[in-house]
Formats: sequence, C-alpha cells, structure tokens
Amino acid sequence: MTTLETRADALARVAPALHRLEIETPSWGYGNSGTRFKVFPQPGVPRDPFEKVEDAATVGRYTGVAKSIALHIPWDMVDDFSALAAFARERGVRIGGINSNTFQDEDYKLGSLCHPSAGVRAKAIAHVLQCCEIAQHTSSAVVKVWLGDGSNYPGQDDFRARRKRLIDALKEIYPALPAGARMLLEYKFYEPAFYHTDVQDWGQALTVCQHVGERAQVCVDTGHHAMGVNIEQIVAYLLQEGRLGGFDLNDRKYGDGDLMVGSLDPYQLFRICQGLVKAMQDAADPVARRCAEETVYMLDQSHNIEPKVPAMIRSVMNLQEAFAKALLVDLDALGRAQSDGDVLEANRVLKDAYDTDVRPLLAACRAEIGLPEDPYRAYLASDEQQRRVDSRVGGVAASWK
Ligand code: RM4
Ligand code: MN
Repeated sequence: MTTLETRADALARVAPALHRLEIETPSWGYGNSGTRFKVFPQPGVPRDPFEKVEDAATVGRYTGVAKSIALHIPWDMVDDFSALAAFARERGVRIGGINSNTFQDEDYKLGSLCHPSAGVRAKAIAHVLQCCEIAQHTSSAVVKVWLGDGSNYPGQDDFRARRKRLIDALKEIYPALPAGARMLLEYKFYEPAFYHTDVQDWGQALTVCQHVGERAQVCVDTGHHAMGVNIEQIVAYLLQEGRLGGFDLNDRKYGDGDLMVGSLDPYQLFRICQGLVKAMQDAADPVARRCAEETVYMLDQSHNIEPKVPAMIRSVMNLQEAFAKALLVDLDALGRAQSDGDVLEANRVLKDAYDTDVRPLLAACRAEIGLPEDPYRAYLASDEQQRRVDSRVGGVAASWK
C-alpha cells in the first residue's frame, strides 16, 4: 500500500479477491492426533466423518471462506458417500479433495505404488481407484496421492525401477478420475523412509506428472521441504509449467510439524501468496494465470495440543492475512524497480506491503458481508465448544491412527 492510499481504496482493492479465496480444511485436523510418542485426546472431538463435517461447517460459518472439507480414506470411510456429501451441502460445505492412504497397511512395508511386488502394487492401485470412485459420489474435483514409499538402506531397491512402477501405476489410475477432476501428487523429502523417498521433491513430482497426463499436478505441502528451501520459487516454476495443483498448508520449525499455517514464518507464507497473486494478474502468462486461479488451498494440519476448531479458524485467518498483504503489493512500482535494477526499492515495495497491519481491513471485509469481524474471538465467545463437549459423549473419538 502506498502512503497516499486510503483505507477505502485498500478495501476496494483487496475485498473482491479475499471474498473469492476459498480454503479447504482437513477432516483429520478435527480428530485427535499426536506424534509417534503420544496422542493427547480432547473432549468434544468428532467421532465420525459426519461430525467432522459439522466442525468444518462451523469453521466455514465463522470465517465465510472455509467452504470445503478434505477427506482421508480409509479414515473417513462411510457406507454412503453421496449421503455424506448431501449432509455437508445442507450445512453449507462441500466435500473437497479425496486423500488416499497407502501408508498404514501391513502390506506397504516396502512401499505401495512403487512396491517390488506386483500384487501389493495392485492393492495400492485398487485403493486409489476407490478414492476416484468416492470422488465421483462426492463431486470432488481432486484425488490426492501422497506416498510413504521409499527405502531405508542403500541397495534396498532400484530407483529407476521404482519410478517406472509409480508412473505405470498412476497411468492406470488416471483414466478413472471423475470428468474434470485432477490428480495431485504430493512430495515429501523424507519420512517414513530414511534413505530415499520415491517422490522426494517438486522436480520428481513434476516429471512423474508429465508422464501421467495433463490433469496430473503437483501438491506443495509447505512442511515437506528441507530447511531453507525457497518454496516461493518452486511455486513460481510450477505455476509457469501449469502444474501447481494445490497446497497442503501448515507451518513448522523443523520437520513436518503440522503447525498452524503462518504461525512460525508468516513472511514466507506472504511471499508464496505474493507469487500467486502476481500470477493471477499476469496477462502475459496465461498458463500461470489459469493455474493460479485453479490452485486449491488446503490446510494439512493436525492439532496435537491446541483446541482444534479455533486452531483451524486461526489458520484460515493467517492465510487471509498473508493474502491480503500480497494483494497490497504495488505491482507497478515493483515492476519498475525490477527493470531499473533498483534492488532496495524492489525489496521495500514487498516489505512495505508485508508490514501493513491488514487486520482492520480484514475485519471491515468480513463486516461487509455480515461475518464476525474476528472469527476466532467470536467462536470462543460462543457456546460451540461446550455444546460439542456435552453432546459428543460415548463412542470412540476419531483419531489419526
Ligand atoms: C503426510 C502428507 C499427507 C497427509 C498425511 C496425513 O505427511 O502430508 O498429505 O495426508 O501426512
Ligand atoms: Mn500433506
């Protein structure tokens, strides 16, 4: 924002884009979770996918932008997915991406889609095909594949052979995607495998997608990189290739921390958003522009010690703040500074936008459409949490394992 710009100008510029920004929350972020050391249960957490949908709908109601919930199969298995989708619709949310899970079955010890045995690969393929079928019932536009595949010791398996198995498997699955739906392939640099991971980074994910088909795209989980990796640069290149499918958003200090997005490094989140906002307005690069417009913003977070619904609300607000700041970047001034080679001015333009306190602006945007100005405080002041604790007694609380 330039110093001359008024709050009304800023509001007019930022509000339409902010109202359009849709954020997907993950079903697993509402259940109990923890580390491999301990899962700490909380009272009032959902006991089944329907109650997870209720929580997602609550986040949607308070924030106005969390309009879909991602499912994880088999964690969210139900008998009738069309009924779950209808239940969601009645509460004002959609079923979003269907996340496959090929990392928790005994058979997957040596991998799933990359496994040396054709039998195990067939089982993993059948699972992802089942996810495609579920996507059909829920009208989901995304089927996501994240693999725990890899090896622990040098010599354990052959890199190229495994990659070929993966490409062949995804090619077999691809035609089963619902019409217009996309396959998102997510990378992670290590874990659970410690020596090599089959889809370890964005380049590996991208080249596999290129073999599979146009609608195979890369998912960037912000927690899945080595320290210091320039994620906004990766995002820029994936946009340019038209292959950025979506984000799994979270934050972390070290490994895959699954902390609230923007809680540790909001400046990095801002830089990522800035690349997206710029691409959305880039008439000279229609591929990047379209790709940015279709990018899915999903939160991939597990709330281990913090209350879950308010953590989700805060995460949504953090992302909105990063986006609002990105929208305030004066792109003309930035472009001029870049072509003049004015290093300091270019950086100032970015930093000025980042340093703007956008919270009053966001409060005004929300008020404009009848939402609470501060969704987090409004939720805390309501009886929502108590009602959950009182009504969700008995049964088994949903948990990530
Ligand atoms: C993985 C990856 C996937 C998520 C699972 C729970 O590390 O991030 O996206 O579905 O965790
Ligand atoms: Mn993820």
